[in-house]
Amino acid sequence: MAKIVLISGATSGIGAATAQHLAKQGYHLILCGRRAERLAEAAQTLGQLTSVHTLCFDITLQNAVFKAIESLPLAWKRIDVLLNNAGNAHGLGAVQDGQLADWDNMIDLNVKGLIYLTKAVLPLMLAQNSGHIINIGSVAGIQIYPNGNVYCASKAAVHAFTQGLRMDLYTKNIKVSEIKPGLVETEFSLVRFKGDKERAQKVYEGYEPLQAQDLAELIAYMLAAPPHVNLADVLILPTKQAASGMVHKTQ
Ligand code: 8X3
Repeated sequence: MAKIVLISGATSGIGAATAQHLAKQGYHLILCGRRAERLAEAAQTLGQLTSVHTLCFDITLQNAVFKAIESLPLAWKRIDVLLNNAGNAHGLGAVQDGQLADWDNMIDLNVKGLIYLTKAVLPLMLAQNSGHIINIGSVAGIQIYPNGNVYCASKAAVHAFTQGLRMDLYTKNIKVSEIKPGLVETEFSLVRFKGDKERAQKVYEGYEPLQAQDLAELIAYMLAAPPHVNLADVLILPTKQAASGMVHKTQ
């Protein structure tokens, strides 16, 4: 029986690349996102490769998350994998210059959204006595960089939550894993810099950053590991990145 993978933030970046990669491998997909048009487009494209179900909701709204999962047809409630991918950065600056709205956005999406979705999906995994939860954290969650403050804090929360979750579930046949990417060339910096393309591009110039596809392949590898193997905590960096904010730019 094909495995069902639920992906949050499935219409762009790492989420979209992973959806496409897993569709090619025959996984069945529940694509979650806020943007109905993008979801419909993704469903149309990926529907040619595999079975796809879409859930359009705002992950930062507690009720919407639980309603969305409840609304799944019975056959789609057998969720094998939860990929908690939705997350963003808003702004890069000192705390004294920061915007409260940016901080709320990051905490609501990166932390609360991830926790709500986990809480909503977990009863289904517990009832079937199997599952795999993969949380997308960041190197920023373990190595703080100047002006990263609240973003780094949100990813540190993902790191702490993931470890706690693993401890709560290790007797329940549910794998809990975290991926901590370094610099991945997606819309991440464009969102962080509020549409400033030039500034966003500079982040990825002078070296070869990771691509969303690299993450998709890593996730497929983690899912393909045998039942007794959990790639529990994976730091993935461009070869030219040694740590947060430490990139060897040569080109
Ligand atoms: C993304 C990596 O270094 O831009 O979380 O914060 S970084």
